Amino acid sequence: MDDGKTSVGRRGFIQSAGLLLAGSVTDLALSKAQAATRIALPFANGERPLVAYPQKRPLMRLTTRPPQLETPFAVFREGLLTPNDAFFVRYHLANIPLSIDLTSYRLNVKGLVSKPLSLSMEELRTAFPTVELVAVNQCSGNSRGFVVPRVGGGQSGNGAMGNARWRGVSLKAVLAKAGVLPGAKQITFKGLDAPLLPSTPEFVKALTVDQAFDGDVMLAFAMNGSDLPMLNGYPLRLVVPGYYGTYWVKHLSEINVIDHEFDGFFMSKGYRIPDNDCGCVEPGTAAKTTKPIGKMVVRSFITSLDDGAAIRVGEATLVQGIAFDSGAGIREVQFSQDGGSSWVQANLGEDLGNYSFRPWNIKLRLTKPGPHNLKVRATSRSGEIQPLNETWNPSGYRRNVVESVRVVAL
Ligand SMILES: Nc1nc2c(c(=O)[nH]1)N[C@H]1C(S)=C(S)[C@@H](COP(=O)(O)O)O[C@H]1N2
Ligand SMILES: [Mo]
Repeated sequence: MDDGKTSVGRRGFIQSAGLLLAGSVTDLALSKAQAATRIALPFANGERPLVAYPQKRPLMRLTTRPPQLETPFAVFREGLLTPNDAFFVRYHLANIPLSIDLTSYRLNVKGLVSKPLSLSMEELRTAFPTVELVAVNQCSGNSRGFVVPRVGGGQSGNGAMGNARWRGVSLKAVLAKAGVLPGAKQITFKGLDAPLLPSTPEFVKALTVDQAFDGDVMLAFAMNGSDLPMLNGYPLRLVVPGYYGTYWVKHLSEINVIDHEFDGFFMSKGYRIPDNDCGCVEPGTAAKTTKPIGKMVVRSFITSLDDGAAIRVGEATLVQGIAFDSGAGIREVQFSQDGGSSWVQANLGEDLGNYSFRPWNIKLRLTKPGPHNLKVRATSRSGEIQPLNETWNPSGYRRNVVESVRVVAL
């Protein structure tokens, strides 16, 4: 992990920090992370150890190096905001920062700008107005394990997502200070994590200038009222509300304004979907042309009942769940207790903003004993509605089919 060549080698950080700062994790702590119990996701090879990483409660571990941790779905029952210690973790490169010294940390803004910037966290916090919003961060491959026919990649259940209150400064304000010059086409974002081998591509993402100047894109230094946990991007990450998590670059260190379309691996090869309206193809086939993944598609879940739960015949049960889209907001959530033959409207709960999970609930009374297939289907305020049948793409991205929870009335 520490090849001694990268300018941000772990040893260098720890030495220059002198002591471990808030939000730092140690190698020892990472290696000591122990599996306590296991959770079995309902698909082939779905068993995951629950492992407690630094600043994290036990989460479902998908990979060790780099760490990929999934939030146990029961967490979404606890509240509308996903606690920091339960928030999922996704990395691509094994050389991740474990400790960051704020005295030497800088965010550099360069390229096609009239005034390149090199900002300390202190300068970022004081020179720009603070902004705050609640938004869902969801991995493009959330729920990939359910995709049929199966596809390669991390076999996630439904917990590669989380909803948090992000606080930081507006990307637009920082770009305005640097002064984006005419001819700018895209803006790239790079973090402090690095590949182990020079042949592995760096994790760099790009937004078009239009996307970057959207008022809501944020450089966030806090989530849910605390510093970002190290594993979620301390001390600063990009928050691109409404877009899949792949754009939410962690440990952000460099913003580069360029005059062409960025062709780095994670834009030109990874995180692409079929270039058509559904972003889908016939199962098992390849797409002729592709485009970078973009905004999230509308989804909803039942959170209060596990698959296989027992319900008493004739008794009223309050069924609860969440819905979200890419920022239009949720217009309607429909609920079915008969596998989708008939639908009734659920009640919408507290509105924390258009990028947030929106809670919903409905009173359910099952009158006949036996199995029942519960389904939930959300419609956004832009009229986008979840499909009843699965669509498929080769990377298993953007799953948003109406999900089922099977319960038994006794
Ligand atoms: N620096 C860095 N940022 C990154 C990544 C990464 O590998 N390195 N992965 C991205 C992906 S694909 C996702 S889904 C989100 C996950 O955010 P989280 O780990 O805070 O949950 O981080 C994004 N930002
Ligand atoms: Mo992701």
